[in-house]
Amino acid sequence: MNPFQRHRQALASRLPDGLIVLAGGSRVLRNGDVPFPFRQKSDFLYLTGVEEPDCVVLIDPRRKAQTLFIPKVDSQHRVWLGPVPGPAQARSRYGFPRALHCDRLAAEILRAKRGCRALYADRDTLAKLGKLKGLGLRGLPGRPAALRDALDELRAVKSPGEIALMETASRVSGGAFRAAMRAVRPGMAEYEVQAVFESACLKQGLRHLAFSSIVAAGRNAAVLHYHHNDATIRGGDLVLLDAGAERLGYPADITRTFPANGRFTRRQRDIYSIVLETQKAMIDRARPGVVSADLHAKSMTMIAEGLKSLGLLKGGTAGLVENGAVRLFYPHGLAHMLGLDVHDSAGGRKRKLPNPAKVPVRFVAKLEPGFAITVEPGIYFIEALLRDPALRRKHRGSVDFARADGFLDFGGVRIEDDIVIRPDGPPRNLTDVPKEIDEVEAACGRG
Ligand SMILES: [Mn+2]
Repeated sequence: MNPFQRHRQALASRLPDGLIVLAGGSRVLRNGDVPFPFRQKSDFLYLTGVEEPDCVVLIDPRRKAQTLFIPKVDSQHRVWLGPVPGPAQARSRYGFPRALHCDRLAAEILRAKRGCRALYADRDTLAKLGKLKGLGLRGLPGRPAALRDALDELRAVKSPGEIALMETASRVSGGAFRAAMRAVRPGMAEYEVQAVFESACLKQGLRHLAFSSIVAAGRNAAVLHYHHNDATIRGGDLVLLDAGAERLGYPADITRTFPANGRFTRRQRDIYSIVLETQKAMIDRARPGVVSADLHAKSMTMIAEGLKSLGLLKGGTAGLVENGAVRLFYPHGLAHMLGLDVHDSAGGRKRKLPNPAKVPVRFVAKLEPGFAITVEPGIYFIEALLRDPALRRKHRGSVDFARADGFLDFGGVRIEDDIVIRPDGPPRNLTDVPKEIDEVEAACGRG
């Protein structure tokens, strides 16, 4: 049984009284008649593993039936885009007991809906069904929220099959990181490092990235979601690479920060060591029952201690976390759920839990075995925060702003690994890319 068959069974047992219908994604035009590269909807991938557009899945829990509907394409489609698998091919390729063309969808739903309590479909699917000729859905209420909750609940805990797909994404992305680190030289453009990373992923057969690659040299690393990737890398720069490929929608999301010329300066080492020690300590603490927001609070404490040791922060550590001074240097969350949406959902678990650390982060959940999360602390010198007059007034007792001004050309450091929570002991780390200082220096090209 492939993982997607298991996912369909699990969803069917959560929603036993209705009919589950989900339409996959369609191509979206980018400009004129040119489409964006097609990326399947995450929920549809979760239930089918099918990367073709315009498909529909129908799950009938009471009859234990699962049907994949595939588009019937005309000869023009075959001329321009090639054939799509027919029903027999689709059945064996995707592991479905039944596959039909999409023109049979209305009749199949009419047949299966007798005695059903609800139609579990998302809004997009309900809108599509509303346009189908001859399909009366009166008496069968649509329940998009119930479907959303069930899918979030299931998708939060990763199955062994899903973890295997993320392992592939991590292995390939890890090799691509090593290639990028080997290639980096002062004088290169950021996009040349991007080209090395992305071509290494492509060469290994992963043709889709999980998100747009960030290659940020020097000060650009202080822009959290930097996207220009067009500056020239200079000799003393640190280069921050945050990137990852995906396999059937399952991502890697890795960050490394490395010296362009292969050697950290003293100052870079100091900042890097604080981030690295924090990251390793937080990975070790990521165990079942731990609340993610508490981990984040703990990571802020460690970063605050480190910045105090460098004279950038002053005063009691608890106060620096509480009054937000540490967030001038570390303004994002420690972790997020990792899955088909990269920043994946923790589902209804989030609503059930107060945020005991009172940290303004989106990801608040008690860690469970099978959760895949990132661990990604950072330290940045962000001009927009450090030169903000109101923030300078507010934090003048906590931050040595004169000293911080001397770091405005530094940029930032982030280190990010992908881990899976285990029932006991420390988590499994899917990321295999050098991160110790001597390993990073050995992995980098020498300018
Ligand atoms: Mn991330």
